[in-house]
Amino acid sequence: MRLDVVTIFPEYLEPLNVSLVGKARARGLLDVRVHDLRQWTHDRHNTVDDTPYGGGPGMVMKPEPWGEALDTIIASQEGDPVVVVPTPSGRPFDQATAVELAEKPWLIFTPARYEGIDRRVVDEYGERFEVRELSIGDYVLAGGEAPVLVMVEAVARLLPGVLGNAESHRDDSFAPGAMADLLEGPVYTKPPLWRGRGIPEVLLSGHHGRIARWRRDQAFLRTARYRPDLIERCDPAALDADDRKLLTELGWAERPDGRFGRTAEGMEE
Ligand code: JFT
Repeated sequence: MRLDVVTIFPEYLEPLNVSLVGKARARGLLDVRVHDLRQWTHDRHNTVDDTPYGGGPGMVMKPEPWGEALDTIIASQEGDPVVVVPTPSGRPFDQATAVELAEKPWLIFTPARYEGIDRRVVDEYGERFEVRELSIGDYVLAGGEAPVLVMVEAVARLLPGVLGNAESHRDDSFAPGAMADLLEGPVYTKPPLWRGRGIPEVLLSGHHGRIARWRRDQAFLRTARYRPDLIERCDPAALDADDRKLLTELGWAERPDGRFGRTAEGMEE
């Protein structure tokens, strides 16, 4: 997969040289190219921003440097890229988005600053290519570079050959598969006693059936507490009798449509 990133802060993308993404690059699985947007400016001050039409606070990124940057990068290779625009006003970036993007041969990320990029840039490239305006979550950042790091890591670890067996992603929270739509419970390793704290006895029992059940219960306890929205949209067909019993004990009840909802008791803490 080829990834291009166009930014006024190329140093911000240094983390792409290390860890999982850095290793994928070193192994030839990922071709990452970070470009400084200012190389496509032509004035003495390398201006990339200007005041907003209609007035208001802040500055807007000028369209010309982005147009020249994207034209140059797109012309550098055969084929059509998908252009990924991080923005707080985008569609939510989630695991399904990561899976879709991981299937593309070429992504161009356009992390911006200020109040964003002149709208005509997205309109222009949206007519010629697939453009995805994406937000990594409902909080306010100062620009798109951190979202690019997040999205690239989520995509890169899905590429064939990037993860080793030890870290493979069959059971990930949110990944399609066994534990889909549940948060994972706690994990433990050696030593068996640390600062007076032991390991839940069931994990030392060697009883695989009981261990699997305990892990599933822990996943439900955690999900019900931190992500009740995930329980509410859980497919009832995915719930066994033990799951239903646990949810009932936690103050959840089966609704007419078969899904579970919180009862008044379940709303405490
Ligand atoms: C924030 C952002 C994402 C994502 C891109 C650009 C400028 C600052 C800003 C903040 C609020 C309103 C602009 C960005 C994000 C996220 C991405 C930019 N800002 N307008 N913030 N939070 N989840 N993706 Cl360009």
